[in-house]
Amino acid sequence: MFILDAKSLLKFIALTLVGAILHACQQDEGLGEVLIYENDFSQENLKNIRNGRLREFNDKMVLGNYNNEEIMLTLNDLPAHKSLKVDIELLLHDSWDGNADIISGPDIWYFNLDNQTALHATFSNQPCVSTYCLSQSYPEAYGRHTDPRTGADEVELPGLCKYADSLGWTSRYSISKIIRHKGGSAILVCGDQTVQNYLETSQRCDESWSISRISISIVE
Ligand SMILES: [Ca+2]
Ligand SMILES: [Ca+2]
Repeated sequence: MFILDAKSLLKFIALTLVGAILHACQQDEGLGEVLIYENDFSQENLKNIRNGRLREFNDKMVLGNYNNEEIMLTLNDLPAHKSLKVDIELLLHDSWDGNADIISGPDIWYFNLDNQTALHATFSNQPCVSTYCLSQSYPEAYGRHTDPRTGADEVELPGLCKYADSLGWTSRYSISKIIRHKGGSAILVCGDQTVQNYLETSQRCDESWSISRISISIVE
């Protein structure tokens, strides 16, 4: 017969308890969340998107690209809920300048839900060395300072226009927010306010954005 000594028994009980707690937490995470909208644009679906347009980036179809523009997604017939969880996979192409001021910035990307600001932050794809660093605010709101590309999932993607085919000039962010919301419809607006004076190329070539996925869930 297999008999545990006291030390092994305590260890066994502790591990069992930790496993049970982790399992319960994992179950709770998904509780009450129902996916109601998902679009990775691979089906070229622009239904209910105002100012929607498509293009290829890095061999995938994306919603984009935009400069000093907004897109608007309208959702109707939502089931009863207390909050909405919005997940956006955002691509920032070329020379975003973050908190730079006057000539080249600030470069802000934002999204609102029913006119309520969910994100309003600067982003930078620029270098950061001891003598020169164009900071950004994300993941905090505009007004804060952190290093370029902080929070990005991927930073070695090629640029789209000004730095087309040069790696390191598109950064990809997974932005996720849970926003209190009621009612049967919702309007999601995504947009940018970017500044780039004295250009040889178009502003959209200098800095722009695309979205490679949007998903929205109701949270009960
Ligand atoms: Ca720029
Ligand atoms: Ca700029």
